[in-house]
Amino acid sequence: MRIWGIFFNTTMFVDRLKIFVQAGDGGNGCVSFRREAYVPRGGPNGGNGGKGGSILLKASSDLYTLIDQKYHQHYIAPRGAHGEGKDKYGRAGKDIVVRVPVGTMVYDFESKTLIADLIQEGEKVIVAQGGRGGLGNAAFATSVNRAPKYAQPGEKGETRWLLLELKLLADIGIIGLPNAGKSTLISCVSAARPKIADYPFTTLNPNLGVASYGRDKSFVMADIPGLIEGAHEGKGLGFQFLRHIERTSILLHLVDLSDSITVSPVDTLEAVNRELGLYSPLLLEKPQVVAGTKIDAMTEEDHLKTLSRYCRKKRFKFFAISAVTGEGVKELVKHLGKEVEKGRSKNRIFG
Ligand SMILES: Nc1nc2c(ncn2[C@@H]2O[C@H](COP(=O)(O)OP(=O)(O)OP(=O)(O)O)[C@@H](O)[C@H]2O)c(=O)[nH]1
Ligand SMILES: [Mg+2]
Repeated sequence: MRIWGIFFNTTMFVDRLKIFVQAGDGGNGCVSFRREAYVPRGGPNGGNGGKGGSILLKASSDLYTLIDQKYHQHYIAPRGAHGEGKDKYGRAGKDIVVRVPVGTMVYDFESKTLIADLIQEGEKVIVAQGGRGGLGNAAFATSVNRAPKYAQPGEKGETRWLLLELKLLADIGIIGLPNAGKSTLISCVSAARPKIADYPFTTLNPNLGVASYGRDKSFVMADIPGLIEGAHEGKGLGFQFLRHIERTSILLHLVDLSDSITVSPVDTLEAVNRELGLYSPLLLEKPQVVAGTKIDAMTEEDHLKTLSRYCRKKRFKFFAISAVTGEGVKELVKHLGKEVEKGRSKNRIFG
């Protein structure tokens, strides 16, 4: 199995915030008349105002957090220049393009309506339209009124507050109690190097890793902070990160099987699933693959047998793995890859 991947670990992960956007006003049209020697009554020659700069958001796959917007919350585009005499048009204000991570959902803050869901690299959306430039008096000349003394003012640029919410895009979401071995597994099958330690809540931010299998196939896994019982009441950290697995097609549920566990693995699995359901029943409808972890540190097989029996009953595909010795990992990755492929082809047919 060839292994490669991406890794990100920001010092501060930001996945939800408000920004203010103000597009530029259009420039005013100009009132002006030709003044030339020997041309007694020169016609109107006031040019149009320039368009105001718009504000656009652009999805970029090399960003993984909205941290830039945390430090830069106001975006104000320049106005268009006013039109001038001699039919000179005002220069348009420059657009501002704000780069955000792929997976960013953009809402109008006031109405809470979704404006865009930026899921493709390079996808752009105009979030505040620059005002149109006003027409100069030259544009109003008619056979009846050959010397109009008025011009249009420029239009106001759009202004609003937006709510940006990042929901990472990954194929597989890894869930489980803190310390279950989630980060160890992602570091074992991809190039991601998240922090791993023998205490709960080591992972504070989601991590993405690309796992490869077969010749040149791969899928993206997301490792999120562990979930504990009572997470829906705000216990632990994991609950707020569940939004990052909402878009995954499969959940990989890790359960510690080493001798150090004190609670039955079936109770653990059910407790974590209860929390998932309390966050969103839709998460429970996703196919789950269960992996009993740390089997290198397991001497009794009782827990393994109970868990595998339970999974069979629940129709969860079950694997027993060790991220330390690599036992079972290759088979697990291959299975996940196949399931991801199935999901992708289904989406292509029906989606
Ligand atoms: N023996 C053994 N230890 C493991 C294995 N996988 C993980 N561990 C250990 O278990 C501890 C927790 O691993 P992590 O990968 O940090 O667990 P996590 O699920 O990411 O934990 P949180 O980030 O706190 O939710 C670390 O000390 C790992 O070295 C395994 O397969 N075998
Ligand atoms: Mg971790």
